[in-house]
Amino acid sequence: MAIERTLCILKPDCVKKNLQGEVLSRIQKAGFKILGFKQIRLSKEEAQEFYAVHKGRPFYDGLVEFMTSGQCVPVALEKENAISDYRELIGATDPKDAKEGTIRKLFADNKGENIVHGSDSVENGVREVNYFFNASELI
Ligand code: 3AN
Repeated sequence: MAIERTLCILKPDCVKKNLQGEVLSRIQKAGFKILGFKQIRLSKEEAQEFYAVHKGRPFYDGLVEFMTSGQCVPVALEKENAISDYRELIGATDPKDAKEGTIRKLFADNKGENIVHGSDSVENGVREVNYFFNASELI
């Protein structure tokens, strides 16, 4: 299997609940290597750009508002089969549909406030990691 990169974002609800360490620990125990992480506050323009694919959908404005409501922690992750393994670890977008033991099932409140982001394809993994990190920040 190929080594892949995926972008995790610990979302504002994760930070507000003080779950950064808990969630990162689960990610590390699942075998992911942390290449970089930082704590930031997204501007409205950045959130709109990052989620441009969802523009026009009914939840878009709320998503941008939520993602700019507090601190976020983008985390660049690397592992064999990272895209699929990470999505398995975090669970379905809606915590109601997420499998037992997944991060969203354990910690998320709803479909909008769902603790973590994860890239959905190998190409988006590379694109999203590079959106938040330059080469010198990925070690
Ligand atoms: P995922 O994060 O599981 O890949 P996407 O890419 O379909 O999910 O959606 C991106 C983000 O948009 C989700 N993490 C969630 O916060 C939000 N979102 C998606 N669908 C909905 C919805 N129906 N209602 C509210 N928020 C949503």
